[in-house]
Amino acid sequence: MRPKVYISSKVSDEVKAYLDQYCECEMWQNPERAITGQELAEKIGDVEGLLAAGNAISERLLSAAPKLRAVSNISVGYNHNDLDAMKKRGIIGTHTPYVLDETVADLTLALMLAAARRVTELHNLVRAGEWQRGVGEQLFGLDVHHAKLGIIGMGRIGEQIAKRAKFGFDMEVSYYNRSRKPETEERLGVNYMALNELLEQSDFIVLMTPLTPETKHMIGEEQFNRMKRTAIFINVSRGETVDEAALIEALRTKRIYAAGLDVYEKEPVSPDNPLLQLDNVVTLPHIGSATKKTRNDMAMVAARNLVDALYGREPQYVIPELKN
Ligand code: 8YV
Repeated sequence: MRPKVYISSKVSDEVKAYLDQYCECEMWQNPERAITGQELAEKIGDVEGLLAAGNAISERLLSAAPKLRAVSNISVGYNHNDLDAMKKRGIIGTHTPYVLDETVADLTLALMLAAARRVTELHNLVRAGEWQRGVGEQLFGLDVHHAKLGIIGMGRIGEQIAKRAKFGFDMEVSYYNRSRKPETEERLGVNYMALNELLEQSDFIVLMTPLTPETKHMIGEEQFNRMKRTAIFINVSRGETVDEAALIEALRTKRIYAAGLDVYEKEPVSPDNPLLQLDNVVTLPHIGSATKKTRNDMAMVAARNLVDALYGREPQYVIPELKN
């Protein structure tokens, strides 16, 4: 008997065909909206495997799936997985590192450029037919090239951001990380800085750290107050690493120059979130890894992880905290 699997988001024909070779698959079919937790719970009553796309994997959800043996996330982040509950049940959990690094780094540079050169404001101005009146100095931005970039979290994606900034834009790149990375410093020519020093000295501050109990709200009022008034803050990691109320205040009062955001404390962002009313914010809908190719590659890696887990082989990318 082939194991039953639920696929909680629509994947490509290629990924589906791969899974169909090994599993009895059912897939969420509605491309218009994501499956709710309640709907997912109703779907997984007799499945052994779950191919998940950002769904909260809570103890409660797991209790709706007594036969579940493996959860394969189509994401590198797994903060939405209750790892203790998974451990207790002996459920194998996997994720998709590496395949998305460059795509997320590309989008980070897009946010840096857009926020610094005021791309969205100027785009809106042209569209509104206001170019006729001329573009005054108040809409001139800041240079990206040769500016100082501080990256908080020098993992795989951080490295790709550093490479683009350093070799593409001649930026001076510093980083802060829990552990120092001498090999990376040497290879990429980046400097380690203590967090406060990095906040005080950088022109661009990119937050690229996983969400853990230690990193929750690691950037708040105190940290924004340390930044330059011309600083541009970029978050492409997880919204909850930032105290969003403090960020809104820093942007509203022009304590910092601008922000480029792909992630928020609560997603999807509510239409009345003040961030959406501020001119000095570029907002994206958590789209860092979302090119067609990369999302498909991620789903394929996740599918392989799932099949390996269900067939008793060690999956390539087990969540580190769940490794034996
Ligand atoms: C995911 C992400 O695609 O990989 C991650 O951690 O944030 C995104 O790339 C998103 O979480 C949906 O699964």
